[in-house]
Amino acid sequence: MTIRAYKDSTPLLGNPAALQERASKDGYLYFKQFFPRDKIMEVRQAILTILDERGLLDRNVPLLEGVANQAAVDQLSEEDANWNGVGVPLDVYRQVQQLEVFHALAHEPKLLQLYEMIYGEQAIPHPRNIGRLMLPHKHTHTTPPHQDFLHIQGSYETWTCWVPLGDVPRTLGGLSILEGSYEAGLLGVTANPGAGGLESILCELGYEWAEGDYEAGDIITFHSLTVHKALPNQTPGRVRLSCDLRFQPRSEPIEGASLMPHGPYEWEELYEGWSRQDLQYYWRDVAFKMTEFDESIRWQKDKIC
Ligand SMILES: O=C(O)CCC(=O)C(=O)O
Repeated sequence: MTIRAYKDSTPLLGNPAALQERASKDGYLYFKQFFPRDKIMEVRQAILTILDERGLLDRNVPLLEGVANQAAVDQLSEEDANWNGVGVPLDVYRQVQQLEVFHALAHEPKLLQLYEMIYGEQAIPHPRNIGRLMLPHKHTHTTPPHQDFLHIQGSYETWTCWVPLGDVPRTLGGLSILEGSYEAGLLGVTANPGAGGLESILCELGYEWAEGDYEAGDIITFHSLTVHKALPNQTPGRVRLSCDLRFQPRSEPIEGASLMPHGPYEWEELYEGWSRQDLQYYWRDVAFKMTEFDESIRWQKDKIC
């Protein structure tokens, strides 16, 4: 199987037409050092502090290295280590969801400008930002190949931005993209224990996987039908941190869950103590067309090649 290296689209940032052309050819865009490294490390530090306070990190190693306290991680149940595909128990994840600095990433002007270039119209971030804190637990499941539309629905024009929260080389389990695969449309699925619970069935589609070693500050963004998967974490003892941010054109429909917190939390409890009002409930003034979640699209396709 041929594996391609990601194309760095940084040189296209000043050229919306060229950016749109690449986005529609490949179904993804990768940018080296899109964010200053320090901005990402600030989020990393905040999340690792939460893990550390829970005794889940090795205190003999500098915090930012993100090395697990393996004995404590081993004590987590399989359910806690895989809760909602985020890698940590519900109460630990609540603290991550309460971080203003985490949610603020989706509102970075440079990111919004990027989506406005891709869409050729005003873009809006979904407030439902997702953190992944993949601990080196023996029952941690690697995210299988899938298309995000199955989970998000609303608009096909929703793009995910996967942001490694630290350096994430392939050996730590970065994200890999099936280049051009969004053109295949919505694929059939089968059950998988990894994040999202559904694996897309890839029947000799003829596309090739692209991957790379991410550094803090790099991002990859992709169309809601682009097939992607995580690589297995092969680095003993290391936590893999990342987040998924989602964007769509303002004029496109949205499914209600995209406006809800990720997890059984209320915005009110998550927003407690935040300093920036503009990051809170910012979508409430938008006259979205709302769609209903359609459970049937997750299973209606043939399950075999
Ligand atoms: O980080 C991961 O393991 C999964 C991320 C992902 O697949 C997604 O954002 O849709």
